[in-house]
Amino acid sequence: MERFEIKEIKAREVLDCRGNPTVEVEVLTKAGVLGRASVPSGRSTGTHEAFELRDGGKRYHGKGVLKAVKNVNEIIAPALRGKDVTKQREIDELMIKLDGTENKSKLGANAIAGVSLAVAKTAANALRVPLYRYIGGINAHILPVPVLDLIEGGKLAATNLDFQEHQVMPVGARSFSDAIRMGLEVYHELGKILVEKYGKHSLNVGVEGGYTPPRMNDPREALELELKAIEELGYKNEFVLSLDCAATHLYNRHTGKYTLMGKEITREELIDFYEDLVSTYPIKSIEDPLEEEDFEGFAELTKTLNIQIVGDDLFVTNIRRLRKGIEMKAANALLLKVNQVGTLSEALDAAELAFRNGYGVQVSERSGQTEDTWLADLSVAINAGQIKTGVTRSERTAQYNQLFRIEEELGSRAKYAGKNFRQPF
Ligand code: 2PG
Ligand code: MG
Repeated sequence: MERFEIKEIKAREVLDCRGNPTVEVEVLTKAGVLGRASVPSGRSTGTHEAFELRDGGKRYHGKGVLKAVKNVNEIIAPALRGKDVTKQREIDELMIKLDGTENKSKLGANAIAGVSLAVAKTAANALRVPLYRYIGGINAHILPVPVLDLIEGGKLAATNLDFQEHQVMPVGARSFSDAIRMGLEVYHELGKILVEKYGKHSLNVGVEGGYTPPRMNDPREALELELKAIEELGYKNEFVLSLDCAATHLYNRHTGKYTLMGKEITREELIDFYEDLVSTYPIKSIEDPLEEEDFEGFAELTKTLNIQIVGDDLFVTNIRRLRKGIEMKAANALLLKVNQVGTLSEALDAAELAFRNGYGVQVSERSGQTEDTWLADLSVAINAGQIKTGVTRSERTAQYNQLFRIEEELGSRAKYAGKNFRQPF
């Protein structure tokens, strides 16, 4: 049918929120239906992620993506011409074959992910259904708990905090829009508290829109002040706290030690530190508490802490690594990033594998996000129950704004995941 047949695929270089180039792809059908998608990019990346193809050289300090663009226009586009946009899996498999490498290093995972997502958006447009419903069908109805990164550290901000994200989760809200309202009220309340304590520079934001208080170097301080803001607004029972420690980036492979608050500590000392944190604060989720190869350590923490443990650099949305994690009982939730693996089909497979094994799924942005809102749709499509996409800045609020629209469209069918964010059913 002409409506679904691919006539043309075109890629171009656009900018992500950090001002670095990234790939945008347009797919056009013979009947004139267009779908467009752009690909986000990470900074605190896992070693086992699919390969992001960058040009190197002087242009954009080596970060150009003209090679990836060329691979779309000259290799992928001719191979997909005439294919049916609704055959997502067939198209994704064809691109995987065309690339032929284990980690998509020939064509670039950024080239492939751009096409994969644009194909899905074109199919949704051709069928005249919203993307979340195209991917998720009639059962897509769970609105995710937003995991709001209020204070930033690590590789995402110029602060002295080692952990990357000090987050709050409005699990007690009645609806998604209520959760965002409460979350942003806490954000602005926290801003006032930080100014009093650390001065006006603390209102500078990191890459995800969270605050970056100068001189703060103890994660407990960040958690205390978040709690203070929550309590001042009378929301004590409505919020829990969470962290992305991104511990791979605190780990020294040569010494086998982690650096925390200027001190070298052992893995056991770090585990003890987490046990203290979880018994002191209402922390209900920790992402990447240990470095990306320590499956045993993840298993130990999952058992002892009895909260959500999320694998990001650990799993890199890769079904093989997730399977290993499931076998070892390492972590109990998957961080889902489409560009970490490179195709929508593979990301959906990873989510499915996670759910079927009692793991939660947190749909996630990248630090180099774009204004494209497929991420918001994906979180509802798979009834993930949780989404992590920063707090302010337009590429983040664009996702929340899209979720408002979806919530409105679902009306009384919409269900907010709330306290059941890890297992919304
Ligand atoms: C993470 C993400 C951002 P990046 O570690 O979870 O939240 O960082 O996209 O840089 O990998
Ligand atoms: Mg992470």
